[in-house]
Amino acid sequence: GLKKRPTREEEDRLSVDVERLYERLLPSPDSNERRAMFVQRLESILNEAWPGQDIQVHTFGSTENLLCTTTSDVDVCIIWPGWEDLGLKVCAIARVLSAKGMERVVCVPGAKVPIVKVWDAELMVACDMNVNNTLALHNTKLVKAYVELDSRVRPLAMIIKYWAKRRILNDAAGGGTLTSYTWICMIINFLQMRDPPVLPCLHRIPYEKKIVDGVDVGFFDDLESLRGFGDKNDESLGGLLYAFFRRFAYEFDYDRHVISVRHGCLLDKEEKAWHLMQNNRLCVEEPFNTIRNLGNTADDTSVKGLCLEFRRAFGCLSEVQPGPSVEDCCAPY
Ligand code: 3AT
Ligand code: MG
Repeated sequence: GLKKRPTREEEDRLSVDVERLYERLLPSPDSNERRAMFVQRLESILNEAWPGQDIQVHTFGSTENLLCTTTSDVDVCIIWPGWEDLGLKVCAIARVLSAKGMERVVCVPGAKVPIVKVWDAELMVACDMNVNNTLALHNTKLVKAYVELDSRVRPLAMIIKYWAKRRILNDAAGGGTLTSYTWICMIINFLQMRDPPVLPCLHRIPYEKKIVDGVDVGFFDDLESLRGFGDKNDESLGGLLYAFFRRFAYEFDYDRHVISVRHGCLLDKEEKAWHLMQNNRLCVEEPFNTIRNLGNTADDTSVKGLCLEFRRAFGCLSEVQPGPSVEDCCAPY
């Protein structure tokens, strides 16, 4: 049907719908409890199996960054002193957890980051765990800081994650699309680039360097001093959702641009020499390990599919008759 930019009134209605959906997506207290119990159970199983090694279990990803839902999995980093053979370590962990009754145990020892996946049927918790990959703990802290900086980030990011899941655009391993983390980086960069900005760039404010495994994982984290930063921007949740889809449907230059949370702007593919890389249609720089393109899970065909989905979503929010709708936007594929 006919499309147009939503009026102020329609935008306010969209914002109410976003707010309502957000409330529904928030994790139930019960699910938070089950996740916490799972982490305790995991820590005691591992320390019983290898006493005296002081194995620590740290959660990261959506369990820590305020963007989880009732059914989100738990991402766990097992800190196990000593670096020798992570592949063997994950296999040993898989064996022990299997013996303790965890189900659907899958071990991927050969991956860049070796992992174990399990399902705890009793607590109804799915978990992905790695050993000693502490970078993820730090990028989780960065995401959490951005989520806490402005009250619009959490609902907006949760709605876009939900939209991506419902449209099957959130399956990097199986579907050649993007991980939640990649989506989150795209949202943060979008909010850094609004005029005036909703979010600052926490790497462009002088901060103390902190080197972990050869990577600087520092960023400006005195959030109290940035309180009210986004207040100059008065865009509503509905308006921001509309602008997000418009950006990636029509404005973003897929030939040239690299999304950079670390710089708070767009970079050029050529300037990073990323124009020579494989699967470089959508470029999203990892904020700490800046040689890593988080968008490379999507090949050219997938990115074309993503663009169609951005246009579809934008269309649902520009519908003249019967008016813009978050529900249509997030309808299952
Ligand atoms: P879900 O609620 O599980 O959908 P999430 O925030 O937990 O969302 P992911 O499961 O995609 O996000 O990833 C979990 C964390 O793993 C997020 C980030 O700290 C880390 N991570 C994921 N992919 C990468 C990557 N390519 N490079 C570095 N860290 C990554
Ligand atoms: Mg996760």
